[in-house]
Amino acid sequence: MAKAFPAEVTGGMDEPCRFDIEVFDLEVVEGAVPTDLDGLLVQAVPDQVYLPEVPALHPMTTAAGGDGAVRAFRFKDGCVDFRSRYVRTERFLLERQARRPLFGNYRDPFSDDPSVAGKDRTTANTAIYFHAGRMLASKEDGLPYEVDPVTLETRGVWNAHGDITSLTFTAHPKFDPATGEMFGFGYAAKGETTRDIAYYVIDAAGKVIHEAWFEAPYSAMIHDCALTESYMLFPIMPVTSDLARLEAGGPHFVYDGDMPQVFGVIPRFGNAADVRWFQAPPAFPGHTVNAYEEDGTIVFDVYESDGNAFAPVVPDKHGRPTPPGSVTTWHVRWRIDYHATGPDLSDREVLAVVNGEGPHIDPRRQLRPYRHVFVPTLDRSKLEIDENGRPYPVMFNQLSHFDLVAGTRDDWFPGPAATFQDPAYVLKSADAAEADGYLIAVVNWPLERRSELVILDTLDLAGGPLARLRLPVRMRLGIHSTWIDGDLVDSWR
Ligand code: V55
Ligand code: FE
Repeated sequence: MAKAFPAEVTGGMDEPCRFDIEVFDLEVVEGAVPTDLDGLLVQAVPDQVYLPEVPALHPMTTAAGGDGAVRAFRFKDGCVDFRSRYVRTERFLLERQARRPLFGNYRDPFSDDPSVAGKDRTTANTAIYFHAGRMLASKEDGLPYEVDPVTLETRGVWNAHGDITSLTFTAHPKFDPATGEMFGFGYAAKGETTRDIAYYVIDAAGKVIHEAWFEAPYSAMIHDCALTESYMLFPIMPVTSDLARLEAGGPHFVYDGDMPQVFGVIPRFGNAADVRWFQAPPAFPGHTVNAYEEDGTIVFDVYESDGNAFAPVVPDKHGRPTPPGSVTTWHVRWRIDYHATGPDLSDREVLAVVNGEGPHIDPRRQLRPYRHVFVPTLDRSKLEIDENGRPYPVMFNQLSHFDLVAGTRDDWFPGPAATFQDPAYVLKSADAAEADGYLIAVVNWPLERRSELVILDTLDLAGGPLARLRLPVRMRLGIHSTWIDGDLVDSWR
């Protein structure tokens, strides 16, 4: 028997959904779905089936620890069919069999029921990517699970035929559009809180063709990476982990605002001895936007915040509070010459004030100069408070388009009580111009506990959606969305 979830996690927009469902042919409430959209929008959703029973439930556990579900919208001929299904991870299946929680806090095996010692703790809940004919659902604390894009059935853990021996693999691998290769890594690769990084190059057929193992200077989160023609970059976040703290029942990650920014750089097919570490004054690198080379210099674009970007779910090392709205996020550009630049970086260029996260660019521009970025953002001047003086529960109230060359932006603000989930950017055609596509996103209306799906033309976000579709079920907050072109999936061609 499942115990009722406590009031802290029920009643709002993000109460666990706990369903596997299908809604055939979503209702188009306004406009029309463009008939050239042929593919699958997938989003990874952390959605706890059972709330861990632990002496102290850490906020990261409920914010980012839930069982991964794959939320999928199949677009074809102006129609959209919806499905959501949990990834059958080992952990999901064990708890389902026991009908009770067996796993404890976020990335804390010490808080688990002894019966699951040594079992796979990952929830595959952060991002979904498609490579070498496989759709992979991933969380950075374990290996990805392969999920069938048509049925959403789980096919099992993906480890490239046993060639990936790292215990972990990033949710944000990078892809070279010219070669079809995938570049990924695991941090804490030899176990939670270890400094080991395992770097892998996987060819277009899904085979590991290169690996390198090295140690990071700190045991800390490395959520994202960046790739150029010749280098892979690893921005280390100021969110550190510590085995003794974990064993004592503390949180896995703590924000350390004193830690410098640290970027690791390895040549594409380099080895441990080739890794160079660069340092910069403290800041919080979030997702990378893109990277490329210009006259032998790496141009590395990343979102950077001036404080604890994971507040309040990751605590501050010194117990300092991070008031809501006190952290700014910029689109920052670093230039690094792997051969000539000294270990201390200083001259960063700020391309835009963003106050958003989860940048999307034209996939054809990866590893190349690019101009346009699409991202959900928060305009704080448009936040409103309810009759009890509480701010509306809004995370991102706009979908935004930054034109880095013109220095302009275009935003769609649907109203003060709407909050966006991560959109997908879809080109209108294979030879469309860089910014000529669609942005498709779930929008939540938390005051009504209602969600809808919207499709926007990226040439005119402010003009509002081309289509709005009713979702007859509530969509709790998911993490990353990805578009998978219809012609990548055999049975859809
Ligand atoms: C993030 C999310 C995670 C995680 C680590 O968005 C970082 C950042 C949903 O899980 O485990
Ligand atoms: Fe991410």
